[in-house]
Amino acid sequence: MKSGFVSVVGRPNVGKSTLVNALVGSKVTITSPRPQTTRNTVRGIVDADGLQVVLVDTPGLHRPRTALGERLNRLVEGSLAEADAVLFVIDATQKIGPGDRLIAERLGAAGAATVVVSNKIDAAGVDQITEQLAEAGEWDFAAYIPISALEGENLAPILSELAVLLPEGPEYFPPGTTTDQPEELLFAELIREKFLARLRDELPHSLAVVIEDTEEQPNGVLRISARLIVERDSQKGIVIGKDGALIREAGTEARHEIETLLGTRVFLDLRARVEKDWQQRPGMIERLGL
Ligand SMILES: Nc1nc2c(ncn2[C@@H]2O[C@H](COP(=O)(O)OP(=O)(O)OP(=O)(O)O)[C@@H](O)[C@H]2O)c(=O)[nH]1
Ligand SMILES: [Mg+2]
Repeated sequence: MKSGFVSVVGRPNVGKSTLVNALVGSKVTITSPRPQTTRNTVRGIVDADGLQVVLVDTPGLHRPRTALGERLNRLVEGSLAEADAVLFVIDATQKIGPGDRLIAERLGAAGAATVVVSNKIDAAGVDQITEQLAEAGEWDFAAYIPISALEGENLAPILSELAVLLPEGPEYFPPGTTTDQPEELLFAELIREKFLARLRDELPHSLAVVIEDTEEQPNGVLRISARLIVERDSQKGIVIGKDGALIREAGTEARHEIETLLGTRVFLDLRARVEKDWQQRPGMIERLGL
């Protein structure tokens, strides 16, 4: 069979995680309208006829301003080093910019087997799409595919291309596996997603979620204790919201999603804690499991 690791890279917010979920066919990685949503390399597995693709979702490549930012970029480099092929995602609704060109240069220099995916065509004009593909075409990669990850449009050609590019290899994961992500990490990510959808400005970057404990109770309910970690006292007030409204609303939504995922009832014990400027502190970033 053909198989291999495929690193999904691109600037922040171009739709890498949405694409990974669409190809896997279930939610293995969180998405949001805010840049720098993805903070880990999350693997999603796709099984097709005689083909197993291990997609590696990565944080968006950007100019780092914090210890966390630097760590995210290093994660992408690491993922590229072990990749058999690359999906390079660009945003069809935006002109190709310096960030895209930098990534293209690096991939070109590394000689990576690369498929360029122009995403969000549902929100772009035909002229815009044609123009972008023509410009990207000068990069000399293996293929250029216009898609909409959100609407699941034109995704099959991506797998056909990968079937050509990937080497003969083993089945890395048992068929039917969708991710190698530990359940607790996915819970934490789902919780963070519900807050990202409700927070503005810089706060999303300052938020981390840690699962402290999970315990099945005698009545069959799974109790999950999670902590929202923020950087300042003022941010703690924001994530809790007026009279606790925000933490309640986001918590309920996360709980429902986890319950659907597990098929059991969940009690989510959610509290906020301040860790001063954790984004700037490498030791703290590690302790938060990032
Ligand atoms: N219109 C449209 N929006 C999309 C499409 N794909 C993703 N989006 C939206 O773009 C935003 C970013 O999507 P993500 O999948 O989180 O992007 P990402 O590249 O993983 O972002 P980072 O992890 O922050 O680097 C979200 O609001 C998505 O709903 C698409 O095909 N069409
Ligand atoms: Mg992402």
